[in-house]
Amino acid sequence: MSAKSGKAVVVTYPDEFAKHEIMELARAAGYEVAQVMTQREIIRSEYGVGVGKAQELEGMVAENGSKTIIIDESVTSAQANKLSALTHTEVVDRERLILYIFAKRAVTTEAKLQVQLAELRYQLPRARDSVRNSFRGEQAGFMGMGETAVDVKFRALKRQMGFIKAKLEKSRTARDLHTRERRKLGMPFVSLAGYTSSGKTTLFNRLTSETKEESPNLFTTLATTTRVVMFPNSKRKVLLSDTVGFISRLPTYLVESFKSTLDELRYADLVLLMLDVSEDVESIATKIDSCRQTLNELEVDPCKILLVLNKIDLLKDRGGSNIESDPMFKDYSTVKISAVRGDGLRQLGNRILERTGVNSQGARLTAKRA
Ligand SMILES: Nc1nc2c(ncn2[C@@H]2O[C@H](COP(=O)(O)OP(=O)(O)OP(=O)(O)O)[C@@H](O)[C@H]2O)c(=O)[nH]1
Ligand SMILES: [Mg+2]
Repeated sequence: MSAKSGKAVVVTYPDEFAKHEIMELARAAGYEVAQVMTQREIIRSEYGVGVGKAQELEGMVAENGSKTIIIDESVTSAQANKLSALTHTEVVDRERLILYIFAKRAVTTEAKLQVQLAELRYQLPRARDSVRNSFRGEQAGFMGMGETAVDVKFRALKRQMGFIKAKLEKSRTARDLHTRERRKLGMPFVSLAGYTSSGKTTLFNRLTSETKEESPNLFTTLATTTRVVMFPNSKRKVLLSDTVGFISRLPTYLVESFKSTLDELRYADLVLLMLDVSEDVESIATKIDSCRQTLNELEVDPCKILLVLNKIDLLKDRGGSNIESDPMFKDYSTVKISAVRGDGLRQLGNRILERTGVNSQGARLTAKRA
């Protein structure tokens, strides 16, 4: 999968959150969004969009010179192929778009393997259509020994997935050993989690004096980094881990592909769930729900979650000083910070120490490589 570029028309739902997010995803993948079409229901019809809308899209791409149509849902390859044939464009669905971004962003061997695994999982349910297209008219059993071409393709995909899983297991075992050694020294394990772009890496860098990439682009971080944080005047240390962010409507298999990375969340003594509270209330609510769902899928114990309300420096007239009392956060214990400005970090440090059973005593923050 290579980097994507060029103009694209986006088809999404008629709500601001969905519209904003799919445009950000398109941008992160390398596309320039030329036009947005909204539709209340996507994926029902044979083109993914209704016949009338498909024709409208045909005119739209011809007019604005887009070479790609991005559909903010998962469509079957039959739907994608039909729309592609009608409009003479590449048709990219939400999953494929996320996979493009992941492929572009994966740097470490582990992240690359995870992306390859996700790619194979994306192909698996689509294998039937792709084989049908290449062997149109063939009969079952033509490959001999009763195997159909679809079976052969399925088995090849499964085998490849098996190889990758084995490699991932190895890199995970190495990482586990490392973390276990640290834990033997009595260090609690704290994990950052949260929606993509909520500020996890910014906080991680701030607490550990690291220089990992921070950016407004979605999915900046794909690999896990763990470092030791030493708390001010307290002799105690904790292990802090930064990892891949979440997004709404994230397909389960994508979470699963990143399981070796995300599994750390399940074993963490404390999960710092980061939330960007500078956004509008609806977006915040959508993101909390989506994070809650993903953490649930990962079997993270809700009692271990500390909700970190980040970017309070951007709150002006929205009751910034007591945002934590908003009913939206009632199920969580919260702490509010600005990872960029450093506001609230002392309180956050104290809460981390309290919640991991470590006494808090005060001020200096230094870091060492884990
Ligand atoms: N104003 C403000 N901006 C912040 C704050 N924390 C993070 N940011 C900005 O938010 C953007 C995203 O920050 P990251 O730290 O890369 O977010 P992330 O959660 O690691 O994102 P992914 O790696 O994509 O999951 C960057 O442009 C940061 O500069 C904050 O407290 N205040
Ligand atoms: Mg990050």
